[in-house]
Amino acid sequence: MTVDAQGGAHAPFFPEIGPICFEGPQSDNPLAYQYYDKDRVVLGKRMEDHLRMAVCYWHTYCWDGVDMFGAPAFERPWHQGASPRDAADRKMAAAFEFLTKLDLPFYCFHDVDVVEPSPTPAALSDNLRRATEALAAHQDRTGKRLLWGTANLTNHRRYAAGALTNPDPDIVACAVHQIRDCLNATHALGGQNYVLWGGREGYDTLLNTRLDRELEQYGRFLSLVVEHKHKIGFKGKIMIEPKPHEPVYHMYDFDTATIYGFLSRFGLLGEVHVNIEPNHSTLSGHSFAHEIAMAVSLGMMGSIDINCGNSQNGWDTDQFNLDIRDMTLALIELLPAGGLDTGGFNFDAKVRRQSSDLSDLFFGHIGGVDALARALLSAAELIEKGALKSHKEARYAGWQDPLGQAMMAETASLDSIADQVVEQGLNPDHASGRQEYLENLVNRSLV
Ligand code: XUL
Ligand code: CO
Repeated sequence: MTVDAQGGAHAPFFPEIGPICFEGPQSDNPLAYQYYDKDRVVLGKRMEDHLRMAVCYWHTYCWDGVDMFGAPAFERPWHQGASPRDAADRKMAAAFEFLTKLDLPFYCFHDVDVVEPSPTPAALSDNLRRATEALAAHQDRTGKRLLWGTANLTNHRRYAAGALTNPDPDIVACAVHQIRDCLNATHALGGQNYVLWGGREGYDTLLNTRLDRELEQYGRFLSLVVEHKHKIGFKGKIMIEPKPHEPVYHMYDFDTATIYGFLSRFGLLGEVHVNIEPNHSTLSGHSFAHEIAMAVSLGMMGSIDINCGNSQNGWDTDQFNLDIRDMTLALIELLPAGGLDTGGFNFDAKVRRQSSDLSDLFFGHIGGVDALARALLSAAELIEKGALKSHKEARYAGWQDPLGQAMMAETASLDSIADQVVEQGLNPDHASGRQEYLENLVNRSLV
């Protein structure tokens, strides 16, 4: 494939749409940013560097609008080509044109997203090697970067009973082969992280499943992934993406706390982080902010697949997240803990099946980018004002007092603590948690 200044023989795919620029809140141009001003400094950092936004290959360029009840609804010009390989090249040219027009810095992909259909593992290897060279050429041409790569271990029918947790060792070997190749490709492309989403690592029924054996396998092969990362000198983070179910009934990577227990059992704490997705958080009965707070407190924070579900139906609908409050609540947990490091905000979100025009892809992303920018501004205001922080500090201040310190000291025992109650005549009263006051502070800060 030739990659010329325009992005290959095939571009442009979006000739009607020019670069998306910041125009400010007063702009009524639907193809402009109202809030995302990449060079604006917020809490000492450029917006672009805080948010490190990425467009995902699978929803934006691969999905043809097929769903369980209907045929492909989208006619993407890059889905056709002189050959399957030509179509893959066209898709790549479209991907870099889109990213450039949106002026976002990163992209994410699965191995199968960037290659033509590959009938065997060996063919996938060859095609991925070729695609990696083409991606590198596009990166050089555009300055765009890879936030993370991942092997698709759910689509092929051989993975119906799982990939690394499959009962058949031949199938596990194929999964390992795919991960090895995709991690190498991610490394070659200067990827910032590598993600594992275990969509079928789990079970549909315990009647045919040896849960003990499958978890052993999962721990063993994840350890080998980590070992390989060090062997090739990959400096990015390895990340697991928590999700409780769908496609399988029970997924082993249920939520961040479950993954913490699993990593700790296999000695992988500090080696593996989490890629948190709001729609997965709500599926597991948590809020997005809860999963971020948990990951931060356990030292597991990696990256974010930003999206949301539909609160009425509870499915994994992967919609663009326009809920500024929800994202602000997550950011006030994340930013004081240092933000994203090698992670980013990847739009793991898709337009609705009825949104069939190419311009809809732009509207979806522009809405997602601006909502996130507004959440960043809102969170920054709350952090700068400091009222939430000082309220929490005051709430826990007793732990600095002599009794609090003594209770946490190694010398303390149940007896020594209990005896203090009578000795000091303790009979404390409850202090208000001020939830409504604090919620009002958040709502008043929303930009
Ligand atoms: C599935 C999901 C995936 C991963 C990448 O729910 O979120 O798209 O992010 O495999
Ligand atoms: Co995801």
